[in-house]
Amino acid sequence: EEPAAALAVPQAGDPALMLLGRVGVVDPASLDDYRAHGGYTALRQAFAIGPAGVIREVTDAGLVGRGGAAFPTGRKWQATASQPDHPHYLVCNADESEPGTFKDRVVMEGDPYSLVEAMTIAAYAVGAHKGYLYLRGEYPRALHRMEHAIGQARARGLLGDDILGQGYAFDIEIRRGAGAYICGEETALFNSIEGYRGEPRSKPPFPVEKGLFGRPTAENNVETLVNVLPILTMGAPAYAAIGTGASTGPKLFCVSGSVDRPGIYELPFGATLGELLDLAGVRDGLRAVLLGGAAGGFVRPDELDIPLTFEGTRAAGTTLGSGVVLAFDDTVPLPRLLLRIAEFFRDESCGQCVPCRVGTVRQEEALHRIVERTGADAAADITLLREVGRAMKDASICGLGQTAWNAVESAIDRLGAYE
Ligand code: L3W
Ligand code: SF4
Repeated sequence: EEPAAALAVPQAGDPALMLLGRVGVVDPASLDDYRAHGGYTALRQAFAIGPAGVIREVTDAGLVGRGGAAFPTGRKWQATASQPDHPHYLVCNADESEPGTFKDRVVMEGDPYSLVEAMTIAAYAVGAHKGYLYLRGEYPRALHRMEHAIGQARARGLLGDDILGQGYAFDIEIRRGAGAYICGEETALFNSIEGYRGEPRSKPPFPVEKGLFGRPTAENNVETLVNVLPILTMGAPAYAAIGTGASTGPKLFCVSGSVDRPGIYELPFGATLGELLDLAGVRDGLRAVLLGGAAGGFVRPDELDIPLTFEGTRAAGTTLGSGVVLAFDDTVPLPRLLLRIAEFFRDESCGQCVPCRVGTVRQEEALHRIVERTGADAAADITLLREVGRAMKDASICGLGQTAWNAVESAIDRLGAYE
């Protein structure tokens, strides 16, 4: 079941990297090797400072979610920890499905124990004794490595009833996704674990209050969780000094498309898009860069000085999302690319709410008419696209429908896609 090739990590082996430092260096099957490379220092630190201390460090570090929405992790954990209702759950969202995203896969395949340790710390902080790892179904190598790591950790007293002899009980169960993008939305993910159809729930109530099985739940992306390890080992002030004031720490970027060295890159927040593309070896004839994946937006080659921070991309009218950077040169037919993105959203819409169920179909139809030149008037179709896009953005229940028009809108407004 193993996929043919491992993913590229062009910086592998660089000891200065905070998140990828062990990837390509440690034996992912060896707990001893993980420990020899600093593993389980952070958990010991967590036990030394207690759950409230962990939450304080994560808050002071300024850690925000890496799944795309940048919600403050310390606030999420504090809200979960303080709920009187029990049990509390920890859910790790590893259903990495945003087109162009493959950072969590690299972490799980290359450094699986780091996620086991990070989930244990998060659970300890929020008072959870059970954690679920919701793993993308198409990641067989990550599945094998995480299963092995969890089994080894359990056998060695790093999961189970009495972790490190500290009297704290925690264990992890893996659940596999079945190929639906929408199950990466946190509440659809809960429904999927509970055995229901993967449809998002209305928020509020937020998961911190009523999440998995209706109980207080902290749900975090893989990359968010593994950031907790350097926060605890280096301390919040040192971590917060990396990046910018509003986007602290390191970020993983998934670079692919028209570049010479596609792969995962780790950079401190604040590097520019151009600096990242230089590392990846951008090819001549760059036409556009899609930032933030299918749910993100295009930028032009003259906008490569955009700082890669949440605030910097927002100010530039785009989004960092989960760190996707897709480069397209002028051999890529833009209208066909947009049609492909629209097909993706039409396919992945769960169909629960009308604006998205109908809007994604109308969007695809209009783009198809423009590409095939079967419509009477492309300008009228663009007007229709704007109306449908606005309705999806304003009235959809979840992020899928709310963002399904982003890429098309930015291609029209920033790239002049159909001129
Ligand atoms: C407590 C409040 N918790 C919000 C929590 C909420 C969630 C988190 C973010 O993701 C992004 C989008 C795309 N009390 C709270 C609260 N929360 N208010 O904070 O919440 P929200 O609703 O802003 O966003 P979201 O629906 O979780 C939307 C990105 O996701 N996206 C796709 C991403 C794909 C990947 C991947 O493949 N790895 O990440 C698509 O839309 O960037 O910004 O936990 O509960 N008052
Ligand atoms: Fe489902 Fe789309 Fe509505 Fe989200 S916006 S609940 S994916 S129909």
